[in-house]
Amino acid sequence: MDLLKQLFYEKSQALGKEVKELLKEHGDKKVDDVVLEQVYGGMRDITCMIWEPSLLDPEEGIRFRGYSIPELREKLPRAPGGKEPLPEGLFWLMLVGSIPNKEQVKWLTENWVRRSNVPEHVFRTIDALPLETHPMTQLSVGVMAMQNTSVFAQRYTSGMNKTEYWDATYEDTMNLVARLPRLAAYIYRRMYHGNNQILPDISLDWGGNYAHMLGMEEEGFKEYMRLFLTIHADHEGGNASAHTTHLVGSTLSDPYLSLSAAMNALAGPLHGLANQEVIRWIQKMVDTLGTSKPSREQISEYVKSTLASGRVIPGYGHAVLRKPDPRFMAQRQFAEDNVQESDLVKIVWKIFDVVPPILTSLGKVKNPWPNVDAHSGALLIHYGMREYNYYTVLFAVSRALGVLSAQCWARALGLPLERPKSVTTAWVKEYLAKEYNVAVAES
Ligand code: CMX
Repeated sequence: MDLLKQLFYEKSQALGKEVKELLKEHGDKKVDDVVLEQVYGGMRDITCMIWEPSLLDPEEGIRFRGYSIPELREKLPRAPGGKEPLPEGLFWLMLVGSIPNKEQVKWLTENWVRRSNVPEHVFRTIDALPLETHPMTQLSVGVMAMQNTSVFAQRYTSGMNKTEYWDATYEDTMNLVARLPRLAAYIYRRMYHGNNQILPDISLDWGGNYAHMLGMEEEGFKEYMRLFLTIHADHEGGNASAHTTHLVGSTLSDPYLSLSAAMNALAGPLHGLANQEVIRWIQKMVDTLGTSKPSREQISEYVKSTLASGRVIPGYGHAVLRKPDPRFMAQRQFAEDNVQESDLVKIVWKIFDVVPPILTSLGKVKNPWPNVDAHSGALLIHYGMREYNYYTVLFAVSRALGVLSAQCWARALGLPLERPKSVTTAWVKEYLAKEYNVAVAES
């Protein structure tokens, strides 16, 4: 058994025992109350799921196993000469709960290199899709095409004991994470560089090699990728891509099926696709205003016209956060430290001044602040990646780290099939009448 797997086995066995005791002693204790608004309102804030890798605080933002993003930027191992954390380190932390040392991260990078071969039929499957197919669709199809290699699915068919689910999930997770950059880079080079593919450089770390296969050799971009792939990795379990992974995995669909489903959730404009939408929206603004240096007043008018046409301001607002997203602030700091001159970055910062008061004035937006997607496009364009339809794929490669490490935990803890209760509006009316003596008018 490899050293990370051994560590995960020990940690998950120990927590599994603790959870059993916890449930035996306290299983009937209340942890939440639910009001009707939440039932109709996308289940906001209902505590109903276990997710070990990270926890989101509305005011403070995300913590991965207790560590904030600024702490991770300081404590996680870095590439030689680099300043940003290696995403491998975050995966280790999310999986086993401790910050790895340099040697452990080196081992993980090398282990993923050994597992990174993408079967040839996956490329042929991608090649069969029309070139204009959205890159997120291509990614999802590519992950599905690899499903025939699932260790979990094969072992389940041969009668795997349920005490071994965690083991097969770990193997699939490691293989899938190792292969994703190659698949994702293949899609990019196929779509935007005449299918001129770049082979992996196995001397590089996971994120650095992904940048290399994209054709982005500048060290600044590689560093940004390491930061990007770290901060997008997880946002506790309730967000749509994480929850989809959790739900699909709970049927014992293997990690390939679960991750592909999660990618489809991430591809929605209210979730991960927002990073492409931000740049599309800014570029339309620049074209409409006829200037790459719009004033705050011009931006303000443009924001109001977007709202008046019944659309959202992409990159702003959040279902849980109530403060500027620390993932936005980390990228802003990265830009301050590394980008001397960029009109687009300056626009992003001006939007940060202009949008929150306008959203607040609407009186209904619970969080007027920027989220993770508000900044990434401006930095990607600064480094020369202009194809914004691709941006969500970068998010997806990172998100796999969090949701798959959580899937290892779900199978190790033996979490069951997810099956919440739904009701009809007729049921709601009857309930209100019976429990609260409220007569609800017929429409
Ligand atoms: N622009 C305009 N209106 C917004 C808004 C925004 N950025 N954010 C919220 N609102 C509106 C909602 O559409 C809703 O309006 P209605 O009552 O008319 O339907 C109202 O404000 C209340 O919404 P909320 O409770 O504040 O926010 P939700 O939890 O319902 O939605 C989110 C959260 C992210 C979907 C929403 O803020 C949004 O649409 N933002 C823009 C898209 C975006 O950036 N998504 C990326 C999120 C991060 C990620 O997952 O990657």
